[in-house]
Order: sequence, then C-alpha cells, then structure tokens
Amino acid sequence: MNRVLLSISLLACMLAASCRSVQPPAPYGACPSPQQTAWQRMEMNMFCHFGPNTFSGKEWGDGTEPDSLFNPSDLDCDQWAAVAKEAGMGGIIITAKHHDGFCLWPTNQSPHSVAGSPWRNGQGDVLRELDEACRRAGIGMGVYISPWDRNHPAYGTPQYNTVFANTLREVHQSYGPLFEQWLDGANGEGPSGKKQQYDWALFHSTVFDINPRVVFFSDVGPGCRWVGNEEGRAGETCWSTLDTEGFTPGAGAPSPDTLSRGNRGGERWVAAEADVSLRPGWFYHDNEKPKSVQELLRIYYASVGRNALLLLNVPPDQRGHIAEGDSIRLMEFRAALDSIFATDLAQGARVSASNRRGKAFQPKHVLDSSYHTYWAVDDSVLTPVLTLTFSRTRRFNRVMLQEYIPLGQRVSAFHIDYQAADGSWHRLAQATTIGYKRLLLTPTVEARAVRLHIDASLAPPVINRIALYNDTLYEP
Ligand code: FUL
Repeated sequence: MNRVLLSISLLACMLAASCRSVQPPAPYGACPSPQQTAWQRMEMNMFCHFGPNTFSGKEWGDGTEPDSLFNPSDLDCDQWAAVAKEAGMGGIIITAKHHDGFCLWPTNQSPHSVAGSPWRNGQGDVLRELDEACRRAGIGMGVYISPWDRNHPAYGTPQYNTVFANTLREVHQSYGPLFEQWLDGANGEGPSGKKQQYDWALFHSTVFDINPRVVFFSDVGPGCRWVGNEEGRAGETCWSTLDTEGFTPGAGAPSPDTLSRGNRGGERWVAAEADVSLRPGWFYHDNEKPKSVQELLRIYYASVGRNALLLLNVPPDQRGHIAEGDSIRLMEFRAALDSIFATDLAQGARVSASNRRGKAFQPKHVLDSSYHTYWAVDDSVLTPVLTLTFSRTRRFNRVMLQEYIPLGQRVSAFHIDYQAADGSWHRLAQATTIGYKRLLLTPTVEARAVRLHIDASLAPPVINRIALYNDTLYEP
C-alpha cells in the first residue's frame, strides 16, 4: 500500500514538475501594454502634414494666415488611404493642428479652422473625411495636435491648458478610436509673445478617459518616444525601455542620443518612433523631390531594422492629393521591400539549441510565422546558442531577429557565426540589442549552418523569429 502511495506521489511530482517546466518565462522589467505591442507590429505608418503651410509654401506658419488660405481643390482622403495601404503602412497620422493653430476640423475651441475657409463652403471636415477613408481602407488613424499655438488668443495663459485639453477631448470624442496621439514638445511664443507652461498630466488624462488604448507620442511617451532625430535613424543599440522620471517633453527631454538608444533596463516601456519626411520639408512644396528608393531602404534598415517604428511623412499637395511622383516612389519602395523579404532562406533548416524550456518553447519556433510562439530557455540560462543547419548551402546577406516583446526586451549582446561550404566557421555579425525586430546587414555568404550566440541578456532570452534574406537591391 505504502509503495502504491509512494509511486502515485512520485508520479504526481513528476507531472507537476513537467507542468512547471512548460510555464512561459516570467515577464522581465518594463513590458509593453497590448496596444503598445500592436502599435509596434504596425512597423510603418504614414505621416501627413497638411494645412495652411501647404498653400503658403511655409514650414511654420506664424498664425496670422487667413482661414481663406486653406482651399484644397480636390481633397481625396481615399487616395491617401489607398496609397498608405498599398505601401504597407498600418495607419495615417495627420497634422490636425500644426503650430499655426489652424484646425482641420470645425472646432469649438478656436476661431481659426476649416469652418472659416472657402473649402466646401466652410462645411468641410478633413478629420471626418480621413476617418471614414481609413475605416474603408482598414487602416488606423492618429492625430498630431500641436500644443504650441501661434494663433490662439489664450495661448500663454493658464486658460489655454483647458482649451487644449478640450481640443483633445473634442477630437477623440468625434473621430476614431484614434490609435496614436502625437504631442510635439515644441514650445514657442504665441500671439501675446508668451510661452505656455503645458499641463501634460491634464492632456494625458483627458485623452485616456475617452480613449484608454491610445499610444501617446512625445519625447518621453508615455506610449512611444521620439527617436531623437528627424532622419529616420534609431541607435545601433536601441532599447524600448526609457528612464522618464524627472524628464518632460521638449526642453526637459533626455538628450537626442539617449532618445535614439533608450535606457538598458529603463523603468518604462516607451519604444522609439522614427519620423522622417519623404521630401526635404514636412509640408508639400512644388519644387521639392521625394527621396530615392535607396535612401528609403537605408531609412528602413535604420529604423524598423533597429527596433523602431518608421513614421514616414508623405505630404498631400494643394489639390489634397498625394502627388503622383510620391505615390510612385512609395510603390517602388514597397516593391523593393517585398522583393528583398520575399524568401526566408532559413525556412527548412534543422534547428537545435543548447537549451530549451520545454516542448511548448522549442527552438523550431524561431522559424514559424506565428507571433505568439517562440524559443525560450530555462530560467538559469542567459547565454544560449541556437544553430540552424541546412541540407544544402544557403546564400544570404541579411539576418532578421525578433524577441518576443510582450515579455520584455532582454538581449544586450549577441553574435552570429556561419559555417562555410568547406566546414570552417566564421564570424558574420556582432551587435547589442534585438527588441521587436533587428535586421543585420552582413556580407553575402554561402552557409551550411548559422549559429546565434546570445552573449549577454538581462533575463533568459525569448526569441520569436530568425530569418535570412538575400538583398540584391540595397547597397549599403
Ligand atoms: C516638429 C515640428 O516643428 C515640425 O514642423 C514637424 O511637424 C515635426 C514632425 O515636428 O517638432
């Protein structure tokens, strides 16, 4: 009898142990909210700078522009949405109000808006048209609303904070749900010659009350952060975590270098967003030309390929169209990405690893395209090795890696070796962070096997994906 009891309890212990061993790794440090993960998975969004500057040729209106200046001859938001969608963008962020204070919707919070313009006889509403167009196209919509207002009579007084909070409320109540709220830290003088003391806490709580899922952009989040430059370039090391305590958007922000790199083990999840314009200016100017496909690919590798989201500005023209040359360039860019990333040369490899956590977290999950499966290791393992072995050699020059970020960002150093056709091993690449996505540009090699060595990690690594590509289009 005792023996039977003993065997049953032994069996129970073994079962319990094996169940324990298949628990997912515990989250590490600051982790993204589900909406921050969903935001990062959008990878590329389109920015649209549109407003009085489109008609005046300026980049920063001074707030004295008459409402009558705004008069697009053929506004077509369905065309913007179609271009964005075809280019592979997850959504469009529009400058609902830039520093000149002109509102692209008929607002109750300012006398300076489309309501005073001849466009659609003062009955038009750009945000409404864009909202409906994005919905029809199945993409998201976000808004840039500048707190700096060079027109509003209350700017520079405490009352303006209430006006601005009401402006945010009005927009989030009337449109959307909007996936992102862009808050620029720019803080200059208004019509009274005074600067505003912004009440960020009020602005955040006003929007969160209506739209708790919104991702707030600013220099310090709380949803996502400015990458520290307007060239679409994240740091080679790029943590999605940031120490925000004591910092504010604008003049009180961390240094541009810190913004591009983040903070290792930082206290909050505030991933980088790299904003850059397709053209030299943010607004449309007739005499400017879009960037080349080579430049766009360089930007893609330096933003999406370094754990940032790319926000690419494509400014509509005076008709209210995305200009032909711009949309053609975007389609060429899309075609280049589709061709570069069409064939994952890691597929079909035999995958083995120095450690695995249990059946549910096998190494082979690095090859599947399901986002929620990954390779994980035992809690005590920080520097595992994973090997891909091919039955025939593979030729490639790009390595794509992804950590499973819902559990946090962990890897802080890794290198990759490959085995040449003659059996000898060579170093291929060495880098620091991975994060949501890392794309490594390597020399073109012919490999029998590829080995990922995690050299340092803040917690046991959780690797979502490895892919190999052969890029014959981009010349670094
Ligand atoms: C900046 C603004 O001053 C620029 O005009 C532009 O809107 C850029 C995206 O943000 O702070």
